[in-house]
Amino acid sequence: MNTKQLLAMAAGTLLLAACGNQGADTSKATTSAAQPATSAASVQASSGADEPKVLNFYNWPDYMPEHLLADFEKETGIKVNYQNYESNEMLNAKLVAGNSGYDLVVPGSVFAKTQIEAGLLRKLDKAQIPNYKNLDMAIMSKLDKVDPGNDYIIPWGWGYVTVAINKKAVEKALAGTPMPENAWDLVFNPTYTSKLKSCGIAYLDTPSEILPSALRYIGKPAYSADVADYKAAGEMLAKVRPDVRIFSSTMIDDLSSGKACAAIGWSGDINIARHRAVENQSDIEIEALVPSTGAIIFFDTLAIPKDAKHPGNAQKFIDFFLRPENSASLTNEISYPTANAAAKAHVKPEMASDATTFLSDADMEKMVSPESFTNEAREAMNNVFTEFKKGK
Ligand code: N2P
Repeated sequence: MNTKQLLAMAAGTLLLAACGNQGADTSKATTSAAQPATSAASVQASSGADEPKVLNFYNWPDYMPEHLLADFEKETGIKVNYQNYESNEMLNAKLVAGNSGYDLVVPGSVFAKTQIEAGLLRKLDKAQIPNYKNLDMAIMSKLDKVDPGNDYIIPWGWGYVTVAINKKAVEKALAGTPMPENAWDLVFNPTYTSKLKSCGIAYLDTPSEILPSALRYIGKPAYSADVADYKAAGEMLAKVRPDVRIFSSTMIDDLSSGKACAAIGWSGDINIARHRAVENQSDIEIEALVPSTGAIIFFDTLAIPKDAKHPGNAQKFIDFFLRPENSASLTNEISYPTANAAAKAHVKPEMASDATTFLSDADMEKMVSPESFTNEAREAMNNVFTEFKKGK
C-alpha cells in the first residue's frame, strides 16, 4: 500500500468515526426508549417509522443523479449524509471492521457474496420495498448466484471495465500503426503502450478492477483461484508499467480534459467523460470500446450493513430509488444502465440506443459475468498490484 492509499484509508477512518458519532448523537436526540431491535443480521430491516430521520449513505464517486438525494430529503424529511469511497476494497475494510456508521452502501456483487456469507449485511424486508417488483428479473437471477433468494442486495448500476480512448490523440500517437483487433492491446501490449505513453495512459487504481482484465488478457480465468496466475498477470503488467502515467478511480476529468488518451475505466464513467467533452465544446472525442475479446461485467448493489442504525430509512431510499423515473435518472444523467425494467420507458431514446451503455446481445455474450474471489486470490491480487504500482 502506498502513502496515498494509506492517507486515503486514514481519512476514511476519520470520516467513518465522524459519521458513526453523528448517527449516535442524532439517535440520542430524537428517539424514545422504544428503539426497534436491529443488531442481528438475521433480523430484517424495520419500516423505519421509529427511526431518527437520518440516512448515512456511502457510495462510489460520480454515481448519484443530481436531484435524487434532495428530492428524497424533501419528500421524507430524512437527512442524507452522503460520502464517497473509491474501491470495493475500501468499503469492504469498513464493513469487516464493523461499526461503520453507514446505513446504506454500494458493494460490487463480486464483493457482496463474501460480505453476505460473513454476515456483514442485513437481510432486506421486501414487504417494505413495494417497488421491488420493478426490477429486471433477468438481472435478479444473475444476482441470485451471489445472493441466493435475492435477500440482501438490490442492483444500483452496472457496466463493464473496459478501454477508453481519446480517438484523435490515440490515432496521432499510433502514428500510422492501425488500431489493434483486440482493444486490450492498447493498454496491455508494449507495442501499443510504448506509443500511447506520450499522450497518457491511465489505469483504475484498484487491484480488483485491473487484475481480472489482466488475467483474461493472458488467457487465465478472470476470477482465478490460482496464485500462480496472478503472478503471471503481474509479469505481463510489469512490462507496461513504465508506460502507465496515471492511477485514478475518478478519471472522468483526466479523459475529458485530454490528460489521458487511453484508459482502463468503468464504462459509465467513460461515457460521462464523452458527454462532458461534448458539453465543454472541446474537440476531444472519447469512446468506450467494446473489446472483441470481451470485458468484465460489474453490478453495484444497494446493501444495508448489519449494524446500520437506520435500516428502515435505508429501505425507504431503496424503494424511492426503485420508482421507474428515479432509476431512469441513473442512466439519463450518469450513463449507467438501469437494472429496473419499469424504468426503461423513462430512459431517453439517445441513451437507450447507446450500444456502449446497453450492450447488444452479441456483445453481452462476450462479457465475463461477475463471480467472486477467494481470500488467497484477493491477497495475491493486492500483492501483485502493489508491486506493479511500485515498479517503474
Ligand atoms: C463510479 C462508478 C463505480 C463503478 N462512478 C464501479 N463499481
